[in-house]
Amino acid sequence: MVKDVAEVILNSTYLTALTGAGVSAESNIPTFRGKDGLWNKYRPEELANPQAFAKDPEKVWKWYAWRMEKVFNAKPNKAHIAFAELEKLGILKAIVTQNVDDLHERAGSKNVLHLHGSLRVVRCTGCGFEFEVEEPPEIPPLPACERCGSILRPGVVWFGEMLPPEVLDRAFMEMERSDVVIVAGTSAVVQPAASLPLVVKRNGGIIIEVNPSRTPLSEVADFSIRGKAGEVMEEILSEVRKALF
Ligand code: BV8
Ligand code: ZN
Repeated sequence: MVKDVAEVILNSTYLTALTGAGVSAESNIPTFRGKDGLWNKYRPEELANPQAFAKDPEKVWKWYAWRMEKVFNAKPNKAHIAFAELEKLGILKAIVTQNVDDLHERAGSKNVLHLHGSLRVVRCTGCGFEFEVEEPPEIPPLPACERCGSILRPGVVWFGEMLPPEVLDRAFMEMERSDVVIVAGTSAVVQPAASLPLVVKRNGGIIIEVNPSRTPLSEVADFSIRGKAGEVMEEILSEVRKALF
């Protein structure tokens, strides 16, 4: 199957990828759903939405500061590196990610669209001023905006919040242009991200799924490879390299 997939990738005219928390799993970043998922210990309703933040901003900030610590100290894994290599070879044109970590960028990927924001970004709830951070904030105290004094929040998209329109539009455009899309490490349940690969399908394109488990996308995928993104993407890259050099 990997050989056929490498063939499809080599013959593609516009290859993109949609990635989820599973591609960062091998960097020891916990995923959301599944056995050791974040949502097993915490309820997303209590943490990843505006109401939770309004009700108990310190609790929400402590959770994000903990996640920022993990992400900022994590290393890109073989999956991130393989995606970056495919982009360097001129084959992969863009990555649309649901992840809020910056591991794709730290592996060398240039064209990365963050549908759900980034833990590197902090935004003011008052004046909207946003900036990048190197370290998570010490909580308490609640971080305040130096411009207007309002409380700052993580620069991520919470449940019930709109995705950044310009990013979502560009993501749909990338999918409209794709004749092949690799969907790696996502449970394909969160909308509107999970609908993006269906655009490629509707245009007669090919979906390649990489996931140890089945997802709602598995039956529409042309190839559904049961495996870890790190291992599978590395195998795909070596098949592509063999054919090229
Ligand atoms: C919106 C950022 C409306 C924050 C996140 C009922 C039906 C349908 C939709 C809804 C509904 N009720 C509510 C909704 C909408 C809701 C939604 O989709 N809910 C779902 C859960 C039902 N969506 C929203 O609220 C979105 N906004 O709709 O706005 C609107 C419209 C107009 C105007 C105003 C408002 C906002 C969604 C974004 C939420 N923010 N994260 C944070 O991170 O804290 S979502 C969160 O889930 C992450 O971003 C994550 O990326 C995303 C998806 O999860 P996955 O990445 O797929 O991760 P998961 O753990 O689920 O799966 C991991 C997968 O990896 C598994 O399949 C596993 O098998 C696999 N895996 C494990 N190890 C590996 C591996 N794969 C490969 N290799 C491995 N080694
Ligand atoms: Zn402000």
